[in-house]
Amino acid sequence: MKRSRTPRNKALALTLLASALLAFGQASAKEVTDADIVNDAKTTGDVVSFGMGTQGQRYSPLNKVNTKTVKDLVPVWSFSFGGEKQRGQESQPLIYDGKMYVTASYSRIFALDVATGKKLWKYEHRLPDGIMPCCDVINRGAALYGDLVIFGTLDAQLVALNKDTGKVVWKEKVDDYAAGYSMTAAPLIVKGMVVTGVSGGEFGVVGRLEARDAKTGKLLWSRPTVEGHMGYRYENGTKVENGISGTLNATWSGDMWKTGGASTWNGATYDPDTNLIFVGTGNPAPWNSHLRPGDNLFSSSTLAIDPDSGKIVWHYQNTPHDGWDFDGVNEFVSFDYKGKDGKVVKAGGKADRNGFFYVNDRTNGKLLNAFPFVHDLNWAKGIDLKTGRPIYNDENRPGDPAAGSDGSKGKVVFSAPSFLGGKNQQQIAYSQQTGLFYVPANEWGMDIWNEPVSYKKGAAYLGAGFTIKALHDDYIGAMRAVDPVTGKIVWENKNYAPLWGGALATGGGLVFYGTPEGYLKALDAKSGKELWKFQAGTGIVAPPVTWEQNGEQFVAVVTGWGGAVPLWGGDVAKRVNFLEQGGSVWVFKLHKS
Ligand SMILES: [Ca+2]
Ligand SMILES: [Ca+2]
Repeated sequence: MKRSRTPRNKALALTLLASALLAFGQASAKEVTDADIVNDAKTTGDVVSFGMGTQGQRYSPLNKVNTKTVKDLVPVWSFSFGGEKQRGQESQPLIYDGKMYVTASYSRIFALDVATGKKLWKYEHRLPDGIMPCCDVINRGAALYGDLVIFGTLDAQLVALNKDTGKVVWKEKVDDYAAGYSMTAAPLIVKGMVVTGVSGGEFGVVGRLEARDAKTGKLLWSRPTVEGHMGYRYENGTKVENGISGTLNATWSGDMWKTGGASTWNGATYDPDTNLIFVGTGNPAPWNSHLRPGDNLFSSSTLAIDPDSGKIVWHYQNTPHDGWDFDGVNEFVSFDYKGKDGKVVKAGGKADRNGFFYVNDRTNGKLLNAFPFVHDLNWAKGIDLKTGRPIYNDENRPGDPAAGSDGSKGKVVFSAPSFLGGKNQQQIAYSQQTGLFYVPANEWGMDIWNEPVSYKKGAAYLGAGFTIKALHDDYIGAMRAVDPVTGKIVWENKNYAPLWGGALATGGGLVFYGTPEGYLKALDAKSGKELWKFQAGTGIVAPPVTWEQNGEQFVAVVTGWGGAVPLWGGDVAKRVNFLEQGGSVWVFKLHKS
């Protein structure tokens, strides 16, 4: 409502009402604005976006907790998600106006008093029996906008609740859970729109990114991520064609694009400088690559999408014609790249599941640098910086079942990284202080083979078998500091279990991250030296956040072991089956002497 259109007496009445509310101490209806979201990385008093800023850097300039003081970091409170519903907790909390908003397994969300941990309200989404999340019943977090807190559910719905009361304001079905669709990523807010992807690439769903009016949930545009599918805009409820993604059958043969995968299960980032949304896409379906000749765009790629038009501006495919389930959903993090020639380029960094770290010009997608961030990688010899394409080791592609005597199983290959990736859902951080990326990496391999498969709605659509194996007795995980310019691993801190929680870098010269063994750790961002750790009682597979309040710096992290590793990890799942489940959020600050 524009003030100039409001009759003067009504405006006066509203002003008086607002004053009255203030006087009664009920003025908690502070609303999250687009400016709050765009500036989130700089405003240290709140965390109103996934990624601690829509660019996804997970960097805070706060420095009260630093390399010298972190030894005095102690817990303030812990809150249990309770119930019998535990399993993996991959959520990033949001902090606003004295409240914490945190999602939990089985499509639950809690609002907590950030000072005390007291529960303010809880919403448990009613889930049908037939949900099909591939990789545990997790959720990665919510979005805040206006007076709403919005999150996606395992039955592929989007729910918006009043952030102060927990009452449902709108609820929209995004897609059919019985066909394998689900939602696990945190929504992204861009210019008053709520932008979401879909999970389900293992069931032959078709990936897409959608934008809705955040206030009402009404669809504005939908952009498919498999080449050949039509995109749509929605104008006053009318569905209008908005151009095909790519060119029909250019990189897919026959009808395979109709069930082509490329799910957008890890969400998106947004860069206000270029006004582009960046989204990573998952594996092409099925896994058996011999059934789908061609590059299979836009699977295993980074896509840049114009939020205003809903059209693809550029794409870069990390793994053309993927044959290893190398989902390219990993977050594309905007940063200033100072190349060897000293020129600063608006770039983005991505630690891909396939084991390579990529730096692309974020205005046009041009590849600037690519290098491995894992030691054991055998599916490609490298990335050709001129063509931007991998130099494949052809003998490392799982064999064609049709080439065998009975057609039931192709040649088995041992491939590294495993399909759980050099990096998976665990988020990287970029420090503006050190110019380094902090990558929670894993070293593992897999026996993988192909089998015949045909699409059946709601059934796994892989055409592959596999066993994941550790490569080293003493570690799988390694927190690594990676220099995007030199391509060097500057330091690493090894971990016995695979790392599955995200990183946080701070102006205090620290890198925070959690381990499946239950430790929240702080390392020196320059040297990798461990300066502090706290045993949280169950594994950590979520990213920490930090903020300040009343002059004190706080750190929070969600705990609760689970995710894809115990479900898909083969020999590795057995190796770490001593880890206990849980479900809590912990808050820390410096001890006052
Ligand atoms: Ca902020
Ligand atoms: Ca996948």
